[in-house]
Amino acid sequence: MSSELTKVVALSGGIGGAKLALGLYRILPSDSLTVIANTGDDFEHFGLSISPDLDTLLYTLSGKDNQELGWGRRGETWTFMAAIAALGGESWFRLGDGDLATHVERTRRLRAGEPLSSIIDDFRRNFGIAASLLPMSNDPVRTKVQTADGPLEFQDYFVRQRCAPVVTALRFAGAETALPSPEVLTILGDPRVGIVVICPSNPFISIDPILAVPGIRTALRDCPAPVVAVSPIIGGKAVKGPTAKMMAELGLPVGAAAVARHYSDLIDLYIADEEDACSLGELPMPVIFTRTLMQSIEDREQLARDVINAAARVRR
Ligand code: FO1
Repeated sequence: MSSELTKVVALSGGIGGAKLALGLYRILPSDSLTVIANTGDDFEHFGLSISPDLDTLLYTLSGKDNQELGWGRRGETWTFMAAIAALGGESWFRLGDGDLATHVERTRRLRAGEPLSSIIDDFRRNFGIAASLLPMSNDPVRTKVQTADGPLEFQDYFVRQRCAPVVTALRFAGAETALPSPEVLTILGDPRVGIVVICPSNPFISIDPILAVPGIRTALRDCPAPVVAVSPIIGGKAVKGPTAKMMAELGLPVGAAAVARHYSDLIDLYIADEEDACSLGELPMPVIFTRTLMQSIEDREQLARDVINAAARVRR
C-alpha cells in the first residue's frame, strides 16, 4: 500500500477470521488496523451478556487466546463451571473463570448504560491491543437458525446441538432497526483506508450479519478502497466449523467459488487457496491463489502480506 493509504479494515467473525486479523495486526504499523466484528452470535446466559466473536478477537489480538479450544482464554481454569454443574446448572456452554470476568464486567457496564463499542474499546486498551475493535452495532442483532424443526438461538444450534440440525435459513433478528456502531461508517469512509479485508470467517453466520446492519453494505460499496475477501473453504471443505455443511443445506454448491459469488456485489478481488486453482472456473472478479491455511503464526502473517500486496494491484 502506498504511504498515504495507512489504514486497513477487516471484517471478522470468530476463530477463522481472527487468525487473519492477527496476521494483519502483526505485520502492519500498530494503530493502522480496525476490525469490525460480528455480534450476531451474542446472547444472554446466566444473565450475562456474552459476545463470542468480540471476545475471540480480544483474546487473539492480545495473545490471551486458548489455542486448543479456539475460543476462551489461555491457561483457563473451570472452577465456576464445575460448581455450576454440581448445582445442576447449565453446563453446555463452557465459561472459564477468567473468561467469566469479561462477561461479568461487560454486563455490569452495559447495565449502567455504556454502549458496547465503548466497553470493547476500553477492554482492548486494557489488553494492550493497538488495533481498533468495533462491534458491527451497539444494538442487539441475533442470528436465528431456521431448521426443519423450527427456529434455534445461535449458540443452541452451534454449541449445544453441535451444528447437527439441518439449516433451512438464517435470520438476523434486530438487523432492520440496528445502527452501525459509531466508528464503523467513519472508518469505512476514511480516505486513508487502503484496503478492506473480508476475513475467512463463515460467510453466512459471521460476515452476513455484519452486512445486514443497515448502512454497512452501502458503505462498503461506496468505499474508495478495494474490498478483498479470503476464501474460508479449501478444496471443498471448511477449515473449521459448519460452513461446508451449511452451504450444502442452504442449497449452495460447496466450494470456494460459491463463496466468491456470495460476495460478488461487494468485492474487487477474491483470494482462494492454491488447492482450488484448477477448480474455481470463471468468477465475476479477479482471483489470486495462495496458501490460505493458517496453522502457524508465520502462515497468518504470510497470508496477511499476500492480501495487502494483492490489494495494491486492484483499483476500484
Ligand atoms: N464453543 C463451543 O463449541 N463450546 C463451548 O462451550 C463454547 C463456550 C464459549 C464461551 C465463550 C466464548 O466467547 C465462546 C465460546 N464458544 C464455545 C465458541 C462460540 O460458540 C463461537 O466462538 C462463536 O459463537 C462462533 O464463532
